[in-house]
Amino acid sequence: MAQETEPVTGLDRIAEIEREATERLAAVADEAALEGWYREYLGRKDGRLSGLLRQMGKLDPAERPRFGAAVNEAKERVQAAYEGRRTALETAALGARLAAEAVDVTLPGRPVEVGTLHPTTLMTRELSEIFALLGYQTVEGPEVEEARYNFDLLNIPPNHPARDMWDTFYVNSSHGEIVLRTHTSPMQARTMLAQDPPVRVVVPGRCYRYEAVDASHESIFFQLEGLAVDEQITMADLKGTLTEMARQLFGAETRVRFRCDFFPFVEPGVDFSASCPACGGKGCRTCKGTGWLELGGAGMVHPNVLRNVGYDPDRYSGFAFGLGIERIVMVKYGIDDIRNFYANDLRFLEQFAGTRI
Ligand code: FA5
Repeated sequence: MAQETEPVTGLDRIAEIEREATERLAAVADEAALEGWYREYLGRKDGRLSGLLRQMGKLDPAERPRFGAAVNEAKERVQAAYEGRRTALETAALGARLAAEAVDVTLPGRPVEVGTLHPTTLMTRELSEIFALLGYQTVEGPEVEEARYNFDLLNIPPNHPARDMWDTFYVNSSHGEIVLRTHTSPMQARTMLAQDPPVRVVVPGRCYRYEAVDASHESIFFQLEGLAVDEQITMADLKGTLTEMARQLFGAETRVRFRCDFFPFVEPGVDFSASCPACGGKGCRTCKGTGWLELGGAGMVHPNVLRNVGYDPDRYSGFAFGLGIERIVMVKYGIDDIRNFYANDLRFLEQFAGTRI
């Protein structure tokens, strides 16, 4: 603060305070200092410019009006300088805040981690699409299943080895014999009991078996069941349908092989294989030198099964098939161990990210 010295004249004193106020205002750097400056020079009570007016009483009465007018003019100029300084400080503070909060929109964003569809899911969807084009509806059924559907209605009698507790997970229940379904075939019975022919369904779903797990057997795995029942369905329809499926999956050159096999719910029964897509059937590591890859079981629906669900076997016939979904992915991508599917190793799973299997 400048020393309070007696001015040479009153007007000099005004000019001196105004100059000092203006100089110090230029050095004010923040809001708090600005408020302090304001109180010192323009404050209503103690401000030094207002204080000059109170000293007017000491002046010659003739000089008072000029002095008063000069003080007011100086006050106005200093007030205007104050306003300007305040605006400048506010603008600078805003600029600093915006700079601090600024977002660099040119920086690459942090990638959002999203999961990818599991290869089993991708293959299930592809199979559903293939069969949709052949006129099949996709349906699903319970994984915890009554033995009646899983076995009895499928012509698997109580003493059949497939019902052995070493093959099947039984569920403790007071509601009869309950199992974790060992295949998707119980949906054959459920579908036929629920509707009259014609039937064309595929049933993807999880199955459970008490397995000695190895490179090609899991105790939890997926199957896709197929069932077509109508008048005059023959083995040729079965062969044509599965050949078309194999060609859609592995390419137009693919050949399909059917060999006799036994399943209690079909007669005749077959297993079906596709020519190895890796070597075109010549024999390689993927097909273990045989040229063929086994995909599943199939056959003509057994007359006993048709009878069990109330269909007349003299009028209706049908075919059914069941294939392993993981096995198809393995064939298509040369995966040599089924245990990769459910080991949750992202290095394996991420290879299918974005894949249209
Ligand atoms: C059956 O499960 C029959 N329900 C298939 C069927 C349906 C036959 C309709 C006739 C008519 P199978 O047990 O062979 O059949 O199994 C069929 C396919 O499921 C096998 O070829 C294989 O691809 C797959 N599979 C079976 N067990 C396992 C397992 N433990 N791990 C992985 N895949 C398996």
